Amino acid sequence: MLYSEVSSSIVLPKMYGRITSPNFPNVYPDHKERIWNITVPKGYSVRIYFTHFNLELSYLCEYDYVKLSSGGRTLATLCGKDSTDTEEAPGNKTYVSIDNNLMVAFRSDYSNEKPFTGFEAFYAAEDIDECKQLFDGEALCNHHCHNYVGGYYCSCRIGYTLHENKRTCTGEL
Ligand SMILES: [Ca+2]
Ligand SMILES: [Ca+2]
Repeated sequence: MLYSEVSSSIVLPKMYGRITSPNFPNVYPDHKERIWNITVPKGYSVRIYFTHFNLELSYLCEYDYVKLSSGGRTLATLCGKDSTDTEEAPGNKTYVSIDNNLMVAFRSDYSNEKPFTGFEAFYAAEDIDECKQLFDGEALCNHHCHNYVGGYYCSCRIGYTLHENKRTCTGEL
């Protein structure tokens, strides 16, 4: 475990797992910050969902929150128990990372007027279907695309051969 009391980054290199707020299922402490870095192999994304979520509600989740980020972007900032007009709680929603890394940050501020039990979440690596993705606005393979768990490959119609780039097919002369 790689964490200190002040701020921490826990590296999770597994294909699936469970993360919880400090002291879960008991009340989480004030003044806590914890960061989990979930990294799965290239060709996979990380899907996460919450089976329990009960954080202090504050305007725009300024006080206590769980923040999900991936690919340099914030996917969601979560707080409360149920979503409101201005704050999001996960409910039954699942979140999928943009690349093969998902960062989960938990933070609590200096006080709570009531006890809150925090969160429990489960994550799992999920295959990326590269055949449904675009590369510079074009399909990855210009003939046939075959998705498999952890990667993909291209193949060509009869009479064509696959270029060295492994994506484009060229006709034989
Ligand atoms: Ca608080
Ligand atoms: Ca794939």
